[in-house]
Amino acid sequence: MTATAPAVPAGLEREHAFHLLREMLRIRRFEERAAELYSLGKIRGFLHLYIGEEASAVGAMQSLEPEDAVVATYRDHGHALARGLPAGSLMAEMFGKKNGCSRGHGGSMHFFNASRRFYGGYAIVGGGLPIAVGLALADKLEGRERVTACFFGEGAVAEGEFHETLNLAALWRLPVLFLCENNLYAMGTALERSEAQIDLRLKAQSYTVPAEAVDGMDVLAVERAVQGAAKVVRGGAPYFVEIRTYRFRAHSMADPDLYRSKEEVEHWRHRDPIDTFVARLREAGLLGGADLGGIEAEVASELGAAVTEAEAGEWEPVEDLTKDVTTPR
Ligand SMILES: Cc1ncc(C[n+]2csc(CCOP(=O)(O)OP(=O)(O)O)c2C)c(N)n1
Ligand SMILES: [Mg+2]
Repeated sequence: MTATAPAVPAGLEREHAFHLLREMLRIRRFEERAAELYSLGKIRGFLHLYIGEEASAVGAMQSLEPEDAVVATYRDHGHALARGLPAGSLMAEMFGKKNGCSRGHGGSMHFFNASRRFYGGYAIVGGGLPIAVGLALADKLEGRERVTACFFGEGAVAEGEFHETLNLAALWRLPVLFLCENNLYAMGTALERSEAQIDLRLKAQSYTVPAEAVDGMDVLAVERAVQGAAKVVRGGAPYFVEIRTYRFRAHSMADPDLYRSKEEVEHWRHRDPIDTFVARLREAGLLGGADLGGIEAEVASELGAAVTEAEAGEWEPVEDLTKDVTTPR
């Protein structure tokens, strides 16, 4: 175990630990398969993998209730899976099939499911932020004690929308949980020019939004931080959490990934959120010999069914392409 993977807390229940591990593995295996299917030409368009960042979505999602809202980015597979969107509907979406969660109109970057209150998937950097403020404003006006969790990359901090959103959320005391996934890179942006180099908490605090940072490679740390943050938000005020993480793969499948060293990637791979969690659980005696294999088998079976569902799906008739796709499924 590495120095960055502390022992699990004494009160951690085995069932919950397995849930966290299973959720992270579902994302990892889903994306590995998606990369293969992209290479085979089954998935086309853009494909941004979340591999390495799984602890962020999984840890954060634990504090959200079904009636809360989630807004994500184009790197949205992990958020959608952790939010409970069926894997088959996501795979079918990436195939461009009618049984996809957005009826095949959106692809990888535009997952959507109103009944799960999962409001995208946005190709535009920072595009989800104003949507989140709108959702939270609606909740406030209707007197509903709900959270809108908005995930975005640190690259979005350079967008005007970020500043407008933070400003309004603070001014109107809107229940937005800002979850900034700082993976150190905004596409191929050189590190020294990236917003990642700035203490992002200061940005939020400058709008009087309370902020904290957490180790995004540690699922339990993310869970704990977001638990506290969500409590504040549910009480009717915005909160900002910077989740410090790293993507192991390139920005997208189209990116040759020439701007960072192998040593840097290797350094972060030692902090793999799944491997380190497995090691911690083993050390604590919570994960036995055959347990991991059992979870992997469950995940593989779910994934196999998801691919079959996507393969079996039909193409949307051309005349339906302009119809509303947001109807709850
Ligand atoms: C408004 C806008 N400007 C530029 C782009 C091109 N673009 C796509 S991804 C990206 C980097 C965003 O980085 P970050 O927000 O850190 O998210 P990450 O990809 O690291 O998850 C850029 C600049 C875009 N999609 N939208
Ligand atoms: Mg980034």
